[in-house]
Amino acid sequence: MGGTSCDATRSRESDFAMFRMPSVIVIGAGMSGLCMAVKLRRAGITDFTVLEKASDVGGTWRDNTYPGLRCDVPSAFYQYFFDRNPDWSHFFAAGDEIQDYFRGVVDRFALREHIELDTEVTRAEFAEGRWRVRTADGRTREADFLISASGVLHHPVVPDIPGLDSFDGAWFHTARWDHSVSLADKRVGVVGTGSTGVQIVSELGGSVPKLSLFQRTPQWVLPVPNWRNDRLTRALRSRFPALTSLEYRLIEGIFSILVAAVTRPGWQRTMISKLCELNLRTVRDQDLRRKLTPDYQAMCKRLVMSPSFYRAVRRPGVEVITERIDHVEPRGVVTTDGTLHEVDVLALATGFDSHAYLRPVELVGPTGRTLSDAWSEGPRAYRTVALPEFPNLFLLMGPHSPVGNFSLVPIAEVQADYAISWIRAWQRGEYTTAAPTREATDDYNARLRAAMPNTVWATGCQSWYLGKDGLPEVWPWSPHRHARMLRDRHTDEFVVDPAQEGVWR
Ligand code: N01
Repeated sequence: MGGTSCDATRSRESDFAMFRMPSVIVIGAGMSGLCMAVKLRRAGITDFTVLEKASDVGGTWRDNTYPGLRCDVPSAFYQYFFDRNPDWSHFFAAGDEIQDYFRGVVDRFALREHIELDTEVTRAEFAEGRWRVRTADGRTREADFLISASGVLHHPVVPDIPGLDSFDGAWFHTARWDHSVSLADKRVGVVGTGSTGVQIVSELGGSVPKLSLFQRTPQWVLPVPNWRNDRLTRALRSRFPALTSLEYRLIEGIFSILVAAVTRPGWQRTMISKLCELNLRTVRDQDLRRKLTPDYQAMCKRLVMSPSFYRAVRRPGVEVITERIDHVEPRGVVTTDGTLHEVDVLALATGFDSHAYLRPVELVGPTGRTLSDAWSEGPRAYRTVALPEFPNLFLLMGPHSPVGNFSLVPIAEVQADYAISWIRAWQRGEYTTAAPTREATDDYNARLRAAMPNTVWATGCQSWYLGKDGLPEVWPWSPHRHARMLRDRHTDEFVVDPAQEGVWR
């Protein structure tokens, strides 16, 4: 026994001798960047900085403030498992409540000193074994690891509608909502019928004198009710935190039905399609129902959840316009049939560039390869989290992450844990620089591509899930499989500390 304990002490001492403290730069202080920051802190890593281009944390929940904004994933599941909030006011919380939660994370986990706001990363280059990160203020910082947590849907797409600039009223993208514009007594036009457009119409329909929804493609809508969490429920959750864990797992289980529906044909897909069809039948007006009927399979586009959209479009003053937009003139929107739809405010719910990821930040690897070169055929990663030829880089919410109608929060946690496991190995002195091999990355991407035909996203519709090659750019299996895949570091699939720079290639 004595000998064993002596050996253990010696081994701890040698561990300590080999223990190195890394420096880490995280790009973005949204949901995934804050998750990474907490995980770094909990791993005892103190030398880390989160660089955020905006003036506040929160990402999506900072940028989106449009009327009716809610998360369409239940709040009990759209939160960090390590920081479960017993106090969510509703089953689906409103945007400002979620933003408060993320601001609260900064305080609860003492992250403030690690976050630099108004600091936009413009370029990062890996040279002499470290990342050199340049920011818009002209400064350069260095770190052993770079973590990209820049989000998936953060570059608003403003469509090139002729005459938009000639419009006399206010117009803006929904992720840049102009709250200085009062909507009282205004005729409002909304372009787009994705999750955003549907939430805005559900909120404003009937409360402004006129609401014109310019719909290019109808959506399938699943009517999931949103209820208020009463005081007793919240008190019980506070008193017995195990209840919040149970609720989290329960909703995760229910969401796995949705995940099964989108990733493979089966009863789940049939059931959800039927529920959407039944919901559509609540629209009795045949002409309106025809306008709202999609000609593609439910869930091919991201499924819209709303218990009130079909009620909202039947309210007085609401009109669904299906003629294509031709141009905008000072008084409003002119459709291809020549009709002028007069509006005072125009909100563009026209979505985001889902393929940009970290870009326009330019990454340059040790061989001189840039991210633009690497992704010239579209964004591809190693197991969603790393890139060949870009050592000591980890991506959160990278290409093919499971973002299709699932909570992104547990995905970020799994990916952050994976990055931590590599950083831990670095601390133990197991390597200094590592990047996945091209072969392993290509093999993995070939497996992804082979699984795509099973998914509902490949059944013939346009959506932000589809890449340049027409194939979905999302995870084609269950999020559990994604978590299992990242449980192991798969070190045999990495190039580690090559003797020559060229070996990274
Ligand atoms: O954007 P979208 P979104 N003329 O790309 C139309 C998440 N989200 O902001 O279908 C006319 O889905 C376009 O038409 P079409 C969620 O993941 C989450 O609504 O391409 N129309 C479509 O109708 C969601 O999926 C929450 O024919 C034009 C719409 O604009 C993702 O964000 C809430 C047009 C764009 O739909 C994006 O949703 C909100 C044009 N020139 C969003 N260009 C939560 O609650 C585009 N459209 C978590």
